[in-house]
Amino acid sequence: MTATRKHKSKCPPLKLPSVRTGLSAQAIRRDFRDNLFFMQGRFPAVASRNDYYLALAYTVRDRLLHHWIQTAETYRERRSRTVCYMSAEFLLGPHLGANLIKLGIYDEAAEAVKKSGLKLEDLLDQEEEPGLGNGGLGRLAACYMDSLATLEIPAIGYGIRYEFGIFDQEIRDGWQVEITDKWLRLGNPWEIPRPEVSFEIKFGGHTETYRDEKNRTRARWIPDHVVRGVPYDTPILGYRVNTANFLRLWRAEAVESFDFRAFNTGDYYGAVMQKMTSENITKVLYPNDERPEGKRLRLEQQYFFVSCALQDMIRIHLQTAKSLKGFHRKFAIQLNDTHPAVAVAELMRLLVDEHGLEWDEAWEITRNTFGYTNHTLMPEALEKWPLSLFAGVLPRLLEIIYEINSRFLDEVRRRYPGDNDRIRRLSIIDEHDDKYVRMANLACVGSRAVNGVSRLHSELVKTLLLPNFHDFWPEKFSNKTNGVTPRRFMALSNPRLSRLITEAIGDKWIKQLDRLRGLEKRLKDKAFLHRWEQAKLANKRDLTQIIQKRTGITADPASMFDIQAKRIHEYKRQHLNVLHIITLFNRLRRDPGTEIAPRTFIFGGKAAPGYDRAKLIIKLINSVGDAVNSDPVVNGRIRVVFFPDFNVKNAQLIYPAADLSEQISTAGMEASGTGNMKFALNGALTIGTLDGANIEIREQVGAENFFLFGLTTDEVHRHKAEGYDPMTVYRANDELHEVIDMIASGAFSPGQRDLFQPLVDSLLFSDPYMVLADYAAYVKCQEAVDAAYRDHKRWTHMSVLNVARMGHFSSDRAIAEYCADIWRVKPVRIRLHD
Ligand code: NBG
Repeated sequence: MTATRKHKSKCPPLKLPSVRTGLSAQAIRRDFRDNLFFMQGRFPAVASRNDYYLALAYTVRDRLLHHWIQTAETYRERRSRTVCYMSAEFLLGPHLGANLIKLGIYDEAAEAVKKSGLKLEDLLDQEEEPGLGNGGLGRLAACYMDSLATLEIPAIGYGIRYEFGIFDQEIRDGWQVEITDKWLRLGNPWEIPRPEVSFEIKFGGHTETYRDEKNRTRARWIPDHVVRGVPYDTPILGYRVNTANFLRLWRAEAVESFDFRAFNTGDYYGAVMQKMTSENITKVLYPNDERPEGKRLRLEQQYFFVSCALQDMIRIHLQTAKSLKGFHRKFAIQLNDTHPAVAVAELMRLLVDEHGLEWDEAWEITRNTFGYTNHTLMPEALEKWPLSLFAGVLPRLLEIIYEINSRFLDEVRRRYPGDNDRIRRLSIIDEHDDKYVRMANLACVGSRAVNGVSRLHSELVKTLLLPNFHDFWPEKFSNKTNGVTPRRFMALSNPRLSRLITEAIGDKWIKQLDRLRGLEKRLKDKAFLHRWEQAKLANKRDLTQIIQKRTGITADPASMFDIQAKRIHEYKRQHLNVLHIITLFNRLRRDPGTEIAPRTFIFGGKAAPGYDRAKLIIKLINSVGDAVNSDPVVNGRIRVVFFPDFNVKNAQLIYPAADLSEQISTAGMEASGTGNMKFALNGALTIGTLDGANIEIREQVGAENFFLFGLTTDEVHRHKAEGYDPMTVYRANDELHEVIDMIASGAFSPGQRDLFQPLVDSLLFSDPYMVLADYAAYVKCQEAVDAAYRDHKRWTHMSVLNVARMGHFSSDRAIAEYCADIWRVKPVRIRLHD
C-alpha cells in the first residue's frame, strides 16, 4: 500500500518505469509471474517447462525492447550511417542466456526463477536454438552482430527466416540420420513480425523496353509470379551498453492467399498451390557442400532476401532523405560470401528501373556501397549459376549483369589491350563449356573492398583465387582475420573459468579481450593454477555426464579430452584423426604395457546430407569406437565418442571441457576456422597445421605452446605438382600400412568387409587432402602431446598462456577493423530515458 502511494506521488500513472524494465530480482520475478499469466494464460499448477521458459523470455524481451526502441529513435534522429550485414545464414544459438549476460541480470534471473521453485538451467535448456546456418560462416555472422551492438555501431543484419533450419543429427547404428528441425514448433518469443513493412519480389517472366516521360529508353520486368517478403525482427543487444540493433529475417508469403480465378472454376487445389509454392522459398536452409547446379530454389532464396533487404534500406533512407543520391553514405553493405552477391545487380535495378536514376549515377552509388568477404577457396563451394537457370528466374537481373560486365570488360580492354585470356578470366560470365554467371566475379566488380578471413587465406585469395582481380584493383583487397564473441563463448558458456579470470584480473576482459594478458602474471600462483585445473576438471565432469546420457559411453574426466568438433569434411580430415586412433589401438594391443596418457577422443559435427563420403567417415568413427571401447586390452585407456548433433548449444558444453583442440585441415584449405579460437580461449591446447587462423593463433600464443605438424600450403602445392602418390607413402610406413589394411579388411565392419572401401580407395589412389602425406608427422606430434599432458604442471602453464594470449581473436577486434578500413562507420552512444 505504501509502495503504491509512494509511486503515485512520484510518477504520472501511465509511466511505471520499473514495470517491464526493472532489473532487480524482485522486478524480474513479478514480471515473470505476470507473463506466465498474461502471455501464456497459465497458472503455476498447470504450467509446463515451456510456459515458464516463454514467460521468462518475454520478461527479458521487455527489457530488451526498452533498449531497442531508444536505439531506433536515436539512429533515426541522427540519420546514423548504418552497416547492413547481408548473410544467407545466421547461426545465432539460444538467446535467453546470452541476453541475461548482456543485460547483466543473469544472477537476478536465477534468483527470481528459484523463488518460483524452478532452476534457471532447466529453462535455458528448454530453448530450441534457431539453427539458421550450416557452420562457421553463419556462426561468424552471429558473432559479428554481437560485436557490432557491443561496439555501439548502428547495424542491421539481413537474412532469411527459414522455417526449417539445419537438420538435427541423430546417430543410429553408427550412421548419421537427419531429422527436420522444427525450431518454431513451440513458439519464438524473440522475434516480432512486421507485416506492414513487406515487399513484393518478382520472379520469372520476361522484360520489355518502353520510353518514359523524358523519352528515355527504360526496361520493365513483367514477372510470371510475385512473392511477398515479410520481415521478422530479432533484437540484438550489445554487452552492457544501451545499444540494441536487430536482425531482420524475411519470410516468403503468397501475394494473395488464393488464386480466385482458379478457385472460381472449381480448382481449389490449384488455387492453394500458388500459396504453397510461394512459401516454399523460405521453407528450408540448404546444406552446404552440395553442388549449386540445378538449385533453382536456392537462387530464388538468395534473390528473395536480397531484394527485400535492399527495398527496405531504400524505404528507410527515403524516410529522412529526399533522394537516393546519398544511399552509399547512409549504408555500408557487407556481403557474407557470394550468397547475397546478386545484390549488386538488384541495387542497380532498383535505382535505375524503379527509381529512375541514370546508369552511371546508380553505378557510382552501387560500387561504393558494397564490401565482399570471401570464405572459401574450395572450388565446389564457389557459386556459379547456369546461365539458362539464371535467365529463367531473374531475366532482368541477367540483362543488368550483362551491362555491368560489358562496361567492366571495356575498362579491362583499355588497360590490357588484346589480352583476351585475361578478359575471359575476369568476365562475370564463364564461357568455357556451359555458360555460367560467376558470383565471385560479380561481387568483386560491384564492391569497394574484398577481404579474406585470415592472413593466409587473404593471401591465397589474391594469388590463387582472384589473381586477375587483384592485378586490376590491388587497393580493394585486404585481410580481416575472423574473431569470436567472448560473451557467448566464455562469459556465458564457461562460468567457472570466467569467474576465476574475473577474480584475477577484473571483468573488463569480457569487452576488452586483450586484457587477458594480465593472466600471465599469475603463472607462478600455485593456488590460481590449481583452481584453473579444477575448473577444467569440473567442466569435463559436466560433459562426461552429458556424454553418458546421449551416447551411453562412460568417459573418464581424468583422461585427456581430445576433441574435433566441426562440420565433417574430407579437407578437415576427421579421418586423419581416426588413423591416429587406430594406430594407438594397435600399439596398445601389440604391447599392452605401452604407457600413454589416457585419452577420450570426442568427435562432433554434421555431414551434408548428400555428401556420402563424409557420412561414411561418421560411420567409421563410430565403428572404430565400438572396437576400441569394448577391447579388454585397451581397458579404457583410450575411448572414442561421437557426440551427436553438434550445434551452438552443444558447442557451449563442449569447448569448455576440451584439453586438446584438433585443427588438422590440409594446409591452404580451411579459410580461417573459428572453432580453433573458441577452444583455445577456453584453455585447450591446439594440435594443428599451418592453415587458416591456426597460423596467427600459434604466433600469438607462442610456438612453444602449440603442437604444429604437417605440410605447408606451398609443400602441398609442390607435392601435387610433382605427382604425389599416396600408395608410395602407404607402402613405406608399416604402421600406416597396418591401419589402412585393417579398415580395408573389414576389421571395423564385421560382416561388411567392403563398407569402408570407398574411403580406402580414395586415400590410396588419389588422396586429394594429403591425409597419408601428413600421417607420420601427425602421429609423431601426438606423441609430443602425450608427453606434455603427462606433465600436468607444464600443461596447465601452457593452457593459461593460451588463454592469456587469445585477445586478438575477439570478434570485437575484427569488427573494429571492418569499421575502420571498410565501412568507415563510427559508434553512436544511446542514452536511455524512461
Ligand atoms: C567458412 C570457412 C571457415 C571460416 C568460416 C567463417 C564457409 C563457406 N566458409 O574456415 O570454411 O572460419 O567460413 O569465415 O562456410
